[in-house]
Amino acid sequence: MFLYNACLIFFTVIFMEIVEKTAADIKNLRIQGATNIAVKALTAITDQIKSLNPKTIQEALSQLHKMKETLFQSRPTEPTMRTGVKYILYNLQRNLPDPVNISDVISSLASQYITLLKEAKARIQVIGANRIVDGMTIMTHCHSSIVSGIIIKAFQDGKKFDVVCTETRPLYQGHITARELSEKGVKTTLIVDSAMRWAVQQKEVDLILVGADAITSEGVVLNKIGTRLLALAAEEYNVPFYVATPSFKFSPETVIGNLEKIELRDPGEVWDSPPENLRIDNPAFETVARKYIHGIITELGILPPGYLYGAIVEKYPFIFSD
Ligand code: RUB
Repeated sequence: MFLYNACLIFFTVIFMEIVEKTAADIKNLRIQGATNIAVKALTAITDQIKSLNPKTIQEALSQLHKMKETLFQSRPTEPTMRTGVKYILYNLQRNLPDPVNISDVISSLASQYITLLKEAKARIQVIGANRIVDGMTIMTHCHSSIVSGIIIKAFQDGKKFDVVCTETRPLYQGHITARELSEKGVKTTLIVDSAMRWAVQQKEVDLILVGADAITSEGVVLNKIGTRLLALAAEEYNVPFYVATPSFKFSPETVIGNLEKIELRDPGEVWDSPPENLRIDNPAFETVARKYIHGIITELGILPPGYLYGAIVEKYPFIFSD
């Protein structure tokens, strides 16, 4: 038995290359954006479990826990991915499958969660696009697939509006948004991050839409660094500020007082050859207090920030599992 367990651990570590590669791609931002990260992580779990082909539930659980550890270490502020892994573990342990089907059952649970995310995204696009009317100027920050989806839906519905987006230093994810929207034909203007307040005033912005990486039990939103500055500018000029996100970004750890971690990234992303003795801080995300948020556009509807916890507690119990 000891030998069997030792071999199991050895082979699990050796043959985790698919998940290891995906975790490295997430860490290096080759895969970015909360929803995309969750989808790619669960796809990696599906492919990995098929290649490992566990023969018992214990074996599958031990492999899943190893994958969970690797993926969770890639980026700390990613509850959508964490919730996806929990979805698999929660359902697997409640409906123990016949051992011959274990990898199929795990793959199908991963696809179910990806489908939940896709359905949520489609619903949010409809709700968010309803909020957009002709003649508006909409502003966004960073790259959120959910926000881009809303804007493209409104555009395809025939609405006429302008969009302003930021570069989003240090890694310019705003370029992804700018390219995505302008290639679809949406009238888009790119600004440097420090022109945020200027743009809210000078471009007469009517609506701000940002994505989210995490939402706490108190309705505080975490999103790309710079989001709070945009919220402050919105407050100064009375511009409605909305967060568009599937409710799966809720962070259950915050219910019991734990703080959602803010990832500090490599200073080399900011300056690759800085002078000696210079300290560079490179936070990836920041919090937006609920008092700045007019509403969170979710698949459950547009909710005031503090209502999200109550809305999901009954609908998605797996979010609160260990
Ligand atoms: C991306 C970011 C996005 C959210 C939402 O940061 O802050 O706004 O992840 O994305 P990074 P989505 O580029 O560092 O991952 O709406 O696609 O889930």
